[in-house]
Amino acid sequence: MHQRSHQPSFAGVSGFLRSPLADYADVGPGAVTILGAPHDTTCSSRQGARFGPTGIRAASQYLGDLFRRGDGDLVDLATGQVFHRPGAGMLLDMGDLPVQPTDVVRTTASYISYPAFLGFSDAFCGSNRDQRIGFIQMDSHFDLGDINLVWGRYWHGSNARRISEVDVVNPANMVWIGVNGVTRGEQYEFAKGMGLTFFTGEDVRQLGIVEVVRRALEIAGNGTEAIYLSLDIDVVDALFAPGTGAVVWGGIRPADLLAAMDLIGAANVRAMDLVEVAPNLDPTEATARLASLAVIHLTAPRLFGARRP
Ligand SMILES: [Mn+2]
Repeated sequence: MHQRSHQPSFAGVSGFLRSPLADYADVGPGAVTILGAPHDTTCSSRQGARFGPTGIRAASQYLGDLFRRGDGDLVDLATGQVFHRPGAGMLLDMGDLPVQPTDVVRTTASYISYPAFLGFSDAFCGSNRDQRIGFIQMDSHFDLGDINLVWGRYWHGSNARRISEVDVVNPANMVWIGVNGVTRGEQYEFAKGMGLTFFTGEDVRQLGIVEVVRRALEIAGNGTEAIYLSLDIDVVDALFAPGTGAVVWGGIRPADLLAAMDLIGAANVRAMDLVEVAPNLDPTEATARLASLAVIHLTAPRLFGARRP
């Protein structure tokens, strides 16, 4: 007899972590929602993030099935974190946003990371522009470019620059974790001049991810009503996660990423974006699986959460 619950993890069609595909009207209080933005035409390096939403959904199915089969809870051996099966209506996948690959301005109405931040700040603050939103970016890059001769004002290298210009953002509450490699001098000077805080990949190795995240949360949370997280998967060393546009080797380890998600997820984070996952550039699927696991760890305190005593 045909039974959906007995399908193997590589079969079937479903939302992130086997969640139902839902509509905006289905979103209730406290629900975690997933939205895909299959767009990469402003990526100045290797493209493929247009396949990210589909790839991350597919990569998450094996974990979704562990929940769905009702074999019991999953326990993270590193932390004791228990992952329960999400309650009905608590995890919803809204599918993919409409994109217009050749029209960045039109796509901006539904795109990441800058438009996602804009949308969140409008929804969260409304007309109360005295509120403040803290910003944490985990990335090998600053993305603080201004107007690029080739890519213009809106491209994947200017997202954080545009976010720094939003009225509810105080540069003193903007933090980067994991930046490494080389950057343009102009972006470095901008970061220094604006008083932005950044912890390099080397800082993570020297201080440890727990201490770096503790400091980052203190800075992003100081006087703010909410924290927004922007996660670029290229913050992870390309040895571990090559399925992305920019190949760099000074990044953090996968275990550090997941530990950071545990800590940031327990803080006042209300929205995140996850960018630059290009499944076509990693036939092992490791990058997409790591990305899906990062989302699970970040949302665990709200969604699946219980810490084993
Ligand atoms: Mn990056």
